[in-house]
Amino acid sequence: HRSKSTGLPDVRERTLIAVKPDGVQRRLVGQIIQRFEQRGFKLVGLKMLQASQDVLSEHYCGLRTKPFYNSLLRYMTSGPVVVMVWEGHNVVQTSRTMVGHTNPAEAMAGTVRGDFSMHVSRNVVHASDSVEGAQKEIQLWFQAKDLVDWDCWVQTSTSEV
Ligand code: IDP
Repeated sequence: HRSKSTGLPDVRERTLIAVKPDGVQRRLVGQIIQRFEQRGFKLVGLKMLQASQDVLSEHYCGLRTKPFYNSLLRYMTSGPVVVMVWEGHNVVQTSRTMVGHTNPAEAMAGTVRGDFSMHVSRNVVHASDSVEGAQKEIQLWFQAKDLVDWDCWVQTSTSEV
């Protein structure tokens, strides 16, 4: 696919962003969505749900042997989450930068974690860490029919790329 306006390849990179239960409890959903919209990324999927043990154990399968694994699953099931799929140029890498370091003590001010959290066990948001990881996570959390492939008809920062 090429863009009709620029002739350049269309940007199809997607990532999974989740507002974790503490982010929902603290009414941070809107502010987090705003940061991604403001950056120019395109929202293609969004839902709120109570995460199941099954989905979470798959989502965090790489952390099964960690000492904090059980408390991580308790945290992630302590209330609803808001999961989203965002699309755009380099969205995986850029989102990781916007979200900030896993440990809020090391997260820069201006990042979501650097602005809103102080402890690694309550770090407000999830962002996929690679393009392949994002594809797996999107398939895990969303059915293909629930992702919306919409065309943008206004100028955004991504339409210049
Ligand atoms: P990431 O979320 O920045 O990709 P990962 O290392 O994949 O970081 O860890 C996944 C999640 O597990 C973190 O976001 C955090 O919620 C939790 N976590 C990671 N390390 C610790 C820890 O040392 N104590 C408690 N929870 C942790």
